[in-house]
Amino acid sequence: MTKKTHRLSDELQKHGISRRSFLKFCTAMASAMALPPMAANVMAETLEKVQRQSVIWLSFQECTGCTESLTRSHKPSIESLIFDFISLDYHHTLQAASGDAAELAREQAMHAHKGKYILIVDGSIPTKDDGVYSTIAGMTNLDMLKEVAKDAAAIVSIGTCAAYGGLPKAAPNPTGAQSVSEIIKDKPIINIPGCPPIPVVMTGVLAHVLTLGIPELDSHGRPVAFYGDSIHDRCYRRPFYDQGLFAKSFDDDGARKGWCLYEVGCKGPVTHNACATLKWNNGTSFPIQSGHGCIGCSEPDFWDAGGFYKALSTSNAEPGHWAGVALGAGAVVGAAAALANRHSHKQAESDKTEITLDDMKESDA
Ligand code: FSX
Repeated sequence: MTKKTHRLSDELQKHGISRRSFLKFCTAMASAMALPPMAANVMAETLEKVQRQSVIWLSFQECTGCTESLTRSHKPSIESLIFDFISLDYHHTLQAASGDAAELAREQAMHAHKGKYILIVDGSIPTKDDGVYSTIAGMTNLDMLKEVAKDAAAIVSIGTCAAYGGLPKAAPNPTGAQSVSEIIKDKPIINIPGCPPIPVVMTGVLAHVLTLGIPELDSHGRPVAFYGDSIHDRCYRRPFYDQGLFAKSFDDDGARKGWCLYEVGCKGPVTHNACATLKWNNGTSFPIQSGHGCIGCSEPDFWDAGGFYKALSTSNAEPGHWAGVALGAGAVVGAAAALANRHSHKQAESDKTEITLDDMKESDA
């Protein structure tokens, strides 16, 4: 991997980013994470001084979607620059080294940064039959996770597979797949679920860890700043839900008018993530905006819960966690004119939260 400068401020200068623009970025990040105003200054000061953080990234049973999500930004963003700035000492997909040299890099990083490196994991861990179903360099994923976790300062589980087991853990779970937190019990673990997670959430959480430490987490180990609201809470189609206006099929008149997708199976009401505000592809869109209901991919066991095209109120027979948490369709019908207005306003404010390097250069001009 290319060697970077030792301070983020040098890296920013190299890319023509002024301090004023950098402060704007920190304010936007602090706001996206619902931090108090002073946090932006603390974040800026710490980020400017922060030394390169050693990160070891292990990929286990997964589809590489999480890494794809992170690396497929359309434009380089300041968030990606921060990600680029860390010392990614080991990453199966991104590293140039292979074979013995790759494993040596991992061992050297573990030794040189003992007790200080951050371990990022994507993918679940097969545990059945001593974990033989997935090995790297002759070592089972299970052994490698335990070995690297032992001297890590903290662990970040990226993607629903690492956070909760994800697709590999779906019934009948032939490999005995488990999440990181089912195996490692003595380290702080931050879960960043999503299949895959939103890129800016990954880099935002990393920026938080580098500057302010471990963020506040919910009962599923997710940062509250990004997973505190349900998709439904922030969905731009929410006013239609509140008025009882639902698409009954994907090609009916209601669907064409952009009505709520609850009755065609949207899991937004029981799914916690920031898709409705941060969106995807540099804030372009998200599944519900493209006409497909949320499938709940950032919730534990979402795959086994199934019922992707059944309304929550009628999917109680489905296995998994949707049962018992379904909202009655139209339960708050008529309640929402004021809420809708407030929501639209918030939506407009938050439509573009990812600031690109180009934007910053433009704003400097
Ligand atoms: Fe899982 Fe990620 Fe879904 Fe894929 O690494 S969360 S299957 S997007 O790739 O782990």
